[in-house]
Amino acid sequence: MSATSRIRNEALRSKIMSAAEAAALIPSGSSVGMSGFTGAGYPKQVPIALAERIEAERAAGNPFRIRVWTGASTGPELDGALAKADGIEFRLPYNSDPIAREKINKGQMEYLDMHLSQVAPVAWQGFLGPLDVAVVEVTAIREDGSLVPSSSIGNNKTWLDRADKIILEVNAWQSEALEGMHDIYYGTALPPNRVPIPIVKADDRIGSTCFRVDPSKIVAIVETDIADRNAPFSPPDETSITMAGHLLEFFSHEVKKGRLPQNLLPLQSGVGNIANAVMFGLKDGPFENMTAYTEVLQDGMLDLLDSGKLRVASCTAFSLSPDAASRLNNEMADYRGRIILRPQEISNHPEVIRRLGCLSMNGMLEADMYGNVNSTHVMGSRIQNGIGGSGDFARNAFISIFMSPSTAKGGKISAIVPHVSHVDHITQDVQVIVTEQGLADLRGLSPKQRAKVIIENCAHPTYKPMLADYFARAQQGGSYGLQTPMLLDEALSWHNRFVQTGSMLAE
Ligand code: 0RQ
Repeated sequence: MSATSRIRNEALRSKIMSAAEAAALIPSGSSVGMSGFTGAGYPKQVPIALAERIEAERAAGNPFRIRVWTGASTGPELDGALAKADGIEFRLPYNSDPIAREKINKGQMEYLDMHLSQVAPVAWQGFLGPLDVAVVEVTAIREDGSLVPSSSIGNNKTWLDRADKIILEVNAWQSEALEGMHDIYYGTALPPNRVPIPIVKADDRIGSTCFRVDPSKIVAIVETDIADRNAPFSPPDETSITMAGHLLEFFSHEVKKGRLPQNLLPLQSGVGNIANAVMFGLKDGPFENMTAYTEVLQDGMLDLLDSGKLRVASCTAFSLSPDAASRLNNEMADYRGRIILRPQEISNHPEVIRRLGCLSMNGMLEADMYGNVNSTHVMGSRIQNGIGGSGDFARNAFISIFMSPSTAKGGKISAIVPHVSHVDHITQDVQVIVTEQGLADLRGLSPKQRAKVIIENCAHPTYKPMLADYFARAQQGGSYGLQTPMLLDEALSWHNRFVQTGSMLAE
């Protein structure tokens, strides 16, 4: 079915135009709120046309850059194309696009990495300045002018409300059966008028299924049928299967001890191959009737829904491989009662996460022996992606778990270090660390007790003696105190990778 038939409001059909015409409505220097969250539901045609315009303007001697606000990472047609055209002056929040990453790390693009739950409230508070244009992908426009969201919600409600002008992309690739799956909550407010978010179970619906929008702000509607673009996942390897095994054993132990119910608590699963593999592991585990209150729904979680072991998943976006995305698209009506897509300020809301008691599982780059976690910066300076929703969940979870293989770069770097080179999650927000070597349960432990368990259970055998040696020396040489022994004044610090590996690794 064509996109035109999805524009069911007659009056708005007069706004249909080409992507190039729509892109011409975006002024240089403007702040543009784009839809999109992990390769789902981002506009495809307008950003490509805008990137072409930016290049043409530059060739004509007119510098042209914009400020881009999104939900989280998007796809190559948005971040990739605009970054390649050198058209992004400033971007927020989470990014995983490789071209944008390079620009950021070369100092050519300003990047504000925020907790995902905080983006919408901060935009409302006005700290980010005015929002000039919203470019939002939708599945359909209804007769009454309300908008059927697509495969992610992210910050779209806020962008549509805050922007002066709205450009819509109506995408015929998105399943029409998405209508009814979303839950858009319009009850948020700024202090002192905030009220409780009335979600007490992962599957509570508290809002409406469509976005309300002021039709006079809609300046352009562009039709498209381009598919969402998410990278395929690698099949679970031995390392991730082993890590999933450690977690399953831990959950079983907690159930046996009476600290978790038989069906566990709502699951939050982060981005990446390992989080995906853990979901696959749960499919073969003993837990039934589970729920998920999470940010992204990956392949493993879709499989868990198919298996019947997961009853319902609440999230803000799909983050599926192309195969899983077409499977979901074909059977969307079937999934509608079991998946809820919410704005990211609700999917990641600290109040709700704390109330539900989520079991939060996120990837990390490295953890230190005291349990601080670095999710974002290689060697303290080079951004990988961003904090995403990991902080929203880690601080408020019932149990906050961080996972990584014990080494990176083919074994040349230890993921367990004496002191992380950048701190995203402080030790108080990290209760469990998992590597393929084992699991460290840090609950109730002091810093020195944590160090022993983390080194013993999680470090790779190659690095375990070095870490144990460091810990021993730190305790002997602790002229500044023995609460959290550290050798920061040592000439040869751990972060000199020459010392760690015996070879120069400059990556
Ligand atoms: O680099 O691709 O150049 O080889 O980091 O690492 O092993 O592919 O891991 O895909 O699971 O991602 C923390 C980045 C892990 C992710 C992170 C290098 C490694 C590789 C990626 P290459 P892997 P994953 C809610 C949850 C923050 C956001 C979050 C993430 C690359 O989980 O972005 O949690 N988390 N959101 O080689 C140097 C180390 C390294 C290292 C890995 N110690 N030193 N390089 N790498 N460890 C969802 C959302 O918020 C959307």
